[in-house]
Amino acid sequence: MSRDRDVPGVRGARLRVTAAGAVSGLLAGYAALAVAELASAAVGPQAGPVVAVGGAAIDLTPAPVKEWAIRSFGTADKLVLQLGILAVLVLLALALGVLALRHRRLGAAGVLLFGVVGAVAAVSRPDGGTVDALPSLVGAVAGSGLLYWFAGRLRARTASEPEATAGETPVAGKGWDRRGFLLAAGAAAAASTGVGALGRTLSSSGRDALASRNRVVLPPPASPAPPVPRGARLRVPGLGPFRTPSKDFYRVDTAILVPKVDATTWRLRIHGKGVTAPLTLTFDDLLQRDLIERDITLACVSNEVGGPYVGNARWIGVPLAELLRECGVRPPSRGGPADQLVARSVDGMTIGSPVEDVMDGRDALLALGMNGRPLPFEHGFPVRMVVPGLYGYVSACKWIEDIELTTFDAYDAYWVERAWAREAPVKTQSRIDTPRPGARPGAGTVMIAGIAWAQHRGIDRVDVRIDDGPWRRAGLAAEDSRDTWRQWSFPWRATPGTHTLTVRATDRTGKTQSAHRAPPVPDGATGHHSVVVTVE
Ligand SMILES: Nc1nc2c(c(=O)[nH]1)N[C@H]1C(S)=C(S)[C@@H](COP(=O)(O)O)O[C@H]1N2
Ligand SMILES: [Mo]
Repeated sequence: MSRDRDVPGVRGARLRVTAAGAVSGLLAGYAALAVAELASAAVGPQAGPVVAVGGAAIDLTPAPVKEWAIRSFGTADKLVLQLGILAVLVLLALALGVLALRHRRLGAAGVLLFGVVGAVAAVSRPDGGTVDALPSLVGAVAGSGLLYWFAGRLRARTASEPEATAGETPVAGKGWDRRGFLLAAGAAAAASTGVGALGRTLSSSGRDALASRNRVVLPPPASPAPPVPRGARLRVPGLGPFRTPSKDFYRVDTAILVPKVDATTWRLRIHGKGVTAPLTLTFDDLLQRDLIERDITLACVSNEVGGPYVGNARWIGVPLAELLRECGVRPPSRGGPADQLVARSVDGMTIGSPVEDVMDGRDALLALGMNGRPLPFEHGFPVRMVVPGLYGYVSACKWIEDIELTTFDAYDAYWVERAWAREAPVKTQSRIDTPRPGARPGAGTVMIAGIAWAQHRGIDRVDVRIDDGPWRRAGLAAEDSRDTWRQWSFPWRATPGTHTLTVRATDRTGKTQSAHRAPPVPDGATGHHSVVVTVE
């Protein structure tokens, strides 16, 4: 080592070879991913190694870590996860490239090992099959072969350097000059890029689905949503719209790739305990039924107090209870043997809802449309469930393809296996939307405004408190329905200084929102939302 320092030429040559080794590792990783991409065009996009490893990571993530990820990255959580996986892969590829300079077989075997990790991840996904192992394995073989070849050439080069690494057996071969290496590297990179691009073009997934969505014409509902009362929308700057545009609607799911389902080949099966007449329905079957249209506020159990994972949309769909009755299903209160309805999606998600709630007369929907359009892919095209009053993870299965009637004793759905409660009615909550935290309004009248929700019970009262003062009644916007959130406002005579504004809601059962601070796990956060502002 010390001798190296004295001989700059040798050190430089070694550095160059090490760098070339690292680069060949990167190229091998890139080739592996590109070939995997091509293979997953045949098998399915869910089987790509990065998607599969990401998906498996999501499945294995404990609830508190998922909480943290959603809190920190929001809807970008899955992008962050994929970038993280790619960063790890880059580091490993660099390391394997350098390792292969000295231990050619070990380096190549390392690439294969990562292929096996990808393959296991793909097969273990809820929707994974044995063929899903293929892309990772085929990619790894290609990457491993390329690394083996590069390492061979680079070792030949090393051997012809002025000072061959001690103990290294010189390998016969022409060796490479810088130009030769760059040419080979460029060719490998270009070939991989071509292979990857070919894979992306060939994967037809999405095209048929897109076409089928473009062809959907939603018929006018047999039962339109009652008009939103004029007083339901408050005009306060900083307060969000009463109805959430689909593009702004929060998105929470485990899907790294949004499932692209072709509505023309889609089927929904209804079967299980107490189902005397099992059914298989097509999308057209659903379109031909009497559709109902309703405004329903959907909320995620992962939402922190004051958080953004709640939205209000106009849904159009088939009343689910009617369909269940046609299949012979009776709720437990009428002697039915099944107390849990398990919805399963095309990507293997399972969501369990109480049969009693779904059939108690509320507007539980198999939704086909959102805000006047077919469901966006992100929100479950072609069909999803929506049940007023229940958190999304126990009711709102997107990309649904199967409904099984069973019991809570017999089966735990996806989130229930991960520390979340079996049953989870939405908790009464309220949020201050304006002023924003840290705002510096001028003294005088400041409008405090926000939303409150207690789906299927309805909001009866909202109170606001300034600092430690008394609770004072806020003005409530008119109620659209008890399944939607309600806007509220409070004109505050603001005095200079720093103030804490707090809100609480009371639902129609007379129950006031709990002040006790609890995290989202296991059945929804509680506590008051507060905002600190400085009046100037
Ligand atoms: N297939 C599938 N459906 C799903 C989920 C999922 O991960 N996969 N997440 C559920 C959760 S936790 C919520 S809160 C809602 C969110 O629906 P949105 O993304 O349309 O707002 O979808 C539910 N349906
Ligand atoms: Mo959720």
